[in-house]
Amino acid sequence: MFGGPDALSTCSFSQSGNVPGFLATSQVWFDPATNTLRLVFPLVLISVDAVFNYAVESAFGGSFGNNERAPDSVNFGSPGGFFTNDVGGIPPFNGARACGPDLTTIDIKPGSFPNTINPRSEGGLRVAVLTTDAFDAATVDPTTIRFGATGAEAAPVQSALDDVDGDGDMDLVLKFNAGDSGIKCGDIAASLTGRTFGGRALAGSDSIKTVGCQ
Ligand SMILES: [Ca+2]
Ligand SMILES: [Ca+2]
Ligand SMILES: [Ca+2]
Repeated sequence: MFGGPDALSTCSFSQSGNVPGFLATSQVWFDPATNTLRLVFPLVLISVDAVFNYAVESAFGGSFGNNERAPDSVNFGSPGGFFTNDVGGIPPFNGARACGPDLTTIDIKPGSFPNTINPRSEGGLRVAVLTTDAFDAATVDPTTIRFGATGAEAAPVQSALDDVDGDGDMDLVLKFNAGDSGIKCGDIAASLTGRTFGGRALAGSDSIKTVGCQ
């Protein structure tokens, strides 16, 4: 992820490589006391084997300097940042969120896994925004929602509140035309973006498995 001199005030970033949904769903946190950036994004965007919801990178502002750090794991080496747990807990950080949406939990094809998608199908595809202790899906304005390969593609053709995961709270269930999603054979994740009725940006991602691609 790259940004110019005003990137933190304009929230204007670019990315190297091609990870669909990365810019739309990333949060940038900044601690001016230590000049440390934290980057938070859904780990499903980069790994089909993701067992955590979000990856966090803690890095010194600058490029490829001695203080640049990668996530602290056997795959990334150390020292580094952190992976969060499945409920989205994140290690303490003294800075504040400078850019990026509220990260919400979504479930593509609620109740089913893996989330198989045939990119050549024009059929309906259901995606749920789940209500959690930290987020009430009923606050989402369905008219602002977009879903697909980068989170900017399909608008919902239907929306309804339903307790889709049976845990006693109401979730937002959206239906999209799969053909509008921009999902291509081999994609490993899809993203949803939108706003609450109060105007807060939100985003979430979930893994997918494309089928019918031979
Ligand atoms: Ca699912
Ligand atoms: Ca819930
Ligand atoms: Ca529920």
